[in-house]
Order: sequence, then C-alpha cells, then structure tokens
Amino acid sequence: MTLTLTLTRLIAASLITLPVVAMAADYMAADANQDGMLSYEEVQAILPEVTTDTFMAVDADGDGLINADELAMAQTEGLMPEADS
Ligand SMILES: [Ca+2]
Ligand SMILES: [Ca+2]
Repeated sequence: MTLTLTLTRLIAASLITLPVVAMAADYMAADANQDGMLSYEEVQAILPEVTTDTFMAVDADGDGLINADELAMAQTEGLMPEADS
C-alpha cells in the first residue's frame, strides 16, 4: 500500500466518523417557511442525523419548534452543530 492510499483512507475514515458537533449547518437556509423557527422536518432536511429524541431535548418549551434561544442552547450543549458563518 502506498502512503498516498493510506492517507486517502485515513481522511475518508475521519470524514465518516465526524460527530455531529464537528459539522456546520446553514440554519438560515434550513428555515424553509421563514418563520424564524425550525420544525423537525426543517432540521431533518439539513441534519438527517438529528433524531426525534435530540429534537425533543433541544425543544426546551415543547412547542415542536426550535427558536433562536433553543438553538443557541443546543449548540452550547453540543446537541446541534454550529451554524455556517
Ligand atoms: Ca420554519
Ligand atoms: Ca421550542
């Protein structure tokens, strides 16, 4: 095996095993209906790895939508990735 091949495999493996918190997400684009809140469907569209359990943990007031405060808290706690700059 050549060094180049080994490096390529290492890079590919690290991409696959990246945790959710290491990724960035475009939450502005995710808000499909532009109501300033993210529904589970809107989150799933950009972050399919976010489960209903995670969504419910992030949705602190339980209204079924993630608002800016809840999103900020989720990012602080590592439940959701940082936003794209
Ligand atoms: Ca929305
Ligand atoms: Ca909420």
